[in-house]
Amino acid sequence: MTSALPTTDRLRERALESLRRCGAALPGGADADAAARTPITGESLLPLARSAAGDVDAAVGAARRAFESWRTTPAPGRGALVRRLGDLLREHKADLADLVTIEAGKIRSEALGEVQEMIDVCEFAVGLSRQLYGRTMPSERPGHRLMETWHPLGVVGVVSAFNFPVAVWSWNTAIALVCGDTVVWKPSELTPLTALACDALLARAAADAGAPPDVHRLLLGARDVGERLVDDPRVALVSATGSVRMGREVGPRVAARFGRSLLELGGNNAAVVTPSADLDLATRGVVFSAAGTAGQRCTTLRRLIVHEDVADELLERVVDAYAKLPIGDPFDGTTLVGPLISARAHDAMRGALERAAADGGTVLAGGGRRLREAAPDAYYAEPAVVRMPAQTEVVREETFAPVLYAVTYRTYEEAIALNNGVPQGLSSSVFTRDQREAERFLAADGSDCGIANVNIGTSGAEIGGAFGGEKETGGGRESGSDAWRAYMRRATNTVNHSEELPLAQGVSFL
Ligand code: UN1
Repeated sequence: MTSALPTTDRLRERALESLRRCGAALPGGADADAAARTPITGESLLPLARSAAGDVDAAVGAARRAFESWRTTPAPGRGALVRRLGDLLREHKADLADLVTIEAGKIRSEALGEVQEMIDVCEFAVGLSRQLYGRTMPSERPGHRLMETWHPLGVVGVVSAFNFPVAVWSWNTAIALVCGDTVVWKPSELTPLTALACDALLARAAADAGAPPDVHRLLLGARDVGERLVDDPRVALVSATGSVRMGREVGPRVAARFGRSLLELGGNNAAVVTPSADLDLATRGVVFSAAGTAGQRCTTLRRLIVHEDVADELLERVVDAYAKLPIGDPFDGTTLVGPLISARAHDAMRGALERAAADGGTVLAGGGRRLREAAPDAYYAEPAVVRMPAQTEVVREETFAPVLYAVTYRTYEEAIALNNGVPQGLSSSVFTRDQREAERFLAADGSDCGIANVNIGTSGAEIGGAFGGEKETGGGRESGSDAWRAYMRRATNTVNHSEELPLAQGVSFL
């Protein structure tokens, strides 16, 4: 099934309407040196002017000056700004979702879901603004108090990816703002319009809430802009989402100047399906996680580790479901799979499928391209399922496209070893009705990922938990739980309210 596509002119009009309603102005005109484009048709939407490397200094300087007053604004007062942002996001949910669909190619329901994720994290951050708790510990000395205080950290540089162009920004920004930090954002070059809309809404929220306008600055730049941001010693924390390759550059550069980094890099997520699994539920969980978002989430299911006794039955069901996936216009309410972001993503998918075949893999479903005639510059890929004889090198790599590799296992130990046998460690799940298997998956010697689920797929996490992963995924945690601590600095305070000066550890001096 495929649906007809809207024209680029219609998409441009729709984008401009959304931007206007959000109050966003376009940096274009004579300075235009880049373009916003849409993967729906693969064509250019609007000319835009990029920020230059020199603009980074001004943006970071302004954010640093705003920090001076923002850090002493009481945290619940900072929460008022984020509450207002949440209100504006509710009001403009459809506008932002339109822009996400136009620029990232997400289907309607997922684009709305992404904006909902922003609203949710704003709500979480507002609550958090009254809960930035420090601990008090018993002092070993009489007449002394020992405690810790969490203070704002400084300017946070947010570098985000195309696939969650607004939610990942909001996880960082809503939390950073209540923590008393200010933010400089460099979004993906592929999604400048959604970024302009978010920046405009936050500027309006700041004006309404009486916050300094420079609590947030946007830079629409290329790689040189990102590098300048990462290297600026006034940027206390760099929170970067993207490829492992990007993280390998950002991590050491920030570390070299003793800055902090929070990295959300690649995932190569697996689901284990055991013989006791509810196969209906497993099929739905697998198909959403593997084919949803056209395989372009960092939490996308890429490896299916299925017990040999249920492999044929499960794969038959998955292949059946794949055959019925409506692929096409993401604005069409019946579509479940939209376009890939670019020709490069499609090349990567083709390359991975060729390597998998060379390794002895059999393509059970998908792999073809749709709508080539209707839109030669757009890439609508049929999500693929490939049965592999083993977890070969191509399976151990993350290909950011809808390719699901299936391998079989015999013993549960083997399944856990396969789950953990890749360089990445973001998300994982097990489908089982056996409590021992479920608990073992979550135990210290179970899944080694930052996210480990039971009877749901690997993608679609709620904002309330800490989001992130281990190994090459980078170790960072964002969004819920106590991820806020990465955005603050901890001071340990010892207060002496006695007239003596006892030294710790029984030391005597003077
Ligand atoms: C990402 O792909 O970068 O858990 C983030 C999920 C979403 C976030 C994904 N809530 O799939």
